[in-house]
Amino acid sequence: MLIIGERINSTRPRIEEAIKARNAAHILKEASAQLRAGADYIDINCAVTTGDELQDMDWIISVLQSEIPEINICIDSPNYRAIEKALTVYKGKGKIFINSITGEEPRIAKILPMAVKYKTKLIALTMDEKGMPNSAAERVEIAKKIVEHVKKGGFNTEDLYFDALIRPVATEPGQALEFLRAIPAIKGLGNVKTICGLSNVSFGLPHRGTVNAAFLSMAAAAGLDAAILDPTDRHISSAMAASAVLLNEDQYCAGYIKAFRDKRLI
Ligand code: THG
Repeated sequence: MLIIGERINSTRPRIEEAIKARNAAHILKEASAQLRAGADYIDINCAVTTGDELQDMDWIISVLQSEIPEINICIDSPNYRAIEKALTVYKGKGKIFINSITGEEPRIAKILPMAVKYKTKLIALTMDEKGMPNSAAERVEIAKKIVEHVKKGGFNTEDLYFDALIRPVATEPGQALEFLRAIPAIKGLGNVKTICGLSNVSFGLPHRGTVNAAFLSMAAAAGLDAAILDPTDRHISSAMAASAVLLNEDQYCAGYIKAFRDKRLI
């Protein structure tokens, strides 16, 4: 499974502080810790600050690429201008995810050409102008519509990752199951992939890591291709290591044993 490290997000108070203070050391520490823990990409989200998102995005990417030129980044913003800024500033040697489009056509029209031009991978949320769907079937309908748009725009669907939007089980108890049903159904649309922001599932519950770990294992079995999560959380690294063994994706259990030696198992 492809891992996108979520920790550089301005909704986290320490990150917001670091952005405001232009504390490069803290941002680099967060990136390195996630890379060491196995992150393939580093998500960058600075949408929620009192500052200027475009300038903040510019600064974070400049800091990261100057110290870690091979870093793969995931540009996470509801603002297409911030995404555009990130794409023009990034001169590193790594790969890029754009996070994200939805089924809303004006947003697709703005962002899809950038994804084609910069040859990025692209996350598509299965929601549209009507909001977030409840059932697996509605999620698949939106995904189908997005696939058509994206193909017309000349984007390779192999690089399209659908986020079927997991919601908190504490308040919406049927949603985890609908999400899990949506994964194989969306993959059945063709050569497309699936992703999720893991920690939403446990929002409002105590001991969130327990729920996150169980859900990650179930989603892995359902065929989830990628996840946005905190790879430094040992509940999560344990679930990832064990799932890879059980799904025959870890030859000789080498990854699991390495995780044990590196003290990444709980
Ligand atoms: N889908 C997509 N992108 C996303 C999300 C998604 N980007 C943002 C978000 N959801 C994923 N990223 C974060 C980043 C930080 C936190 C949660 C999700 C966070 N977590 C708490 C913290 O660190 O204090 C607690 C987390 C926990 O206890 O597990 O702040 O869904 N495409």
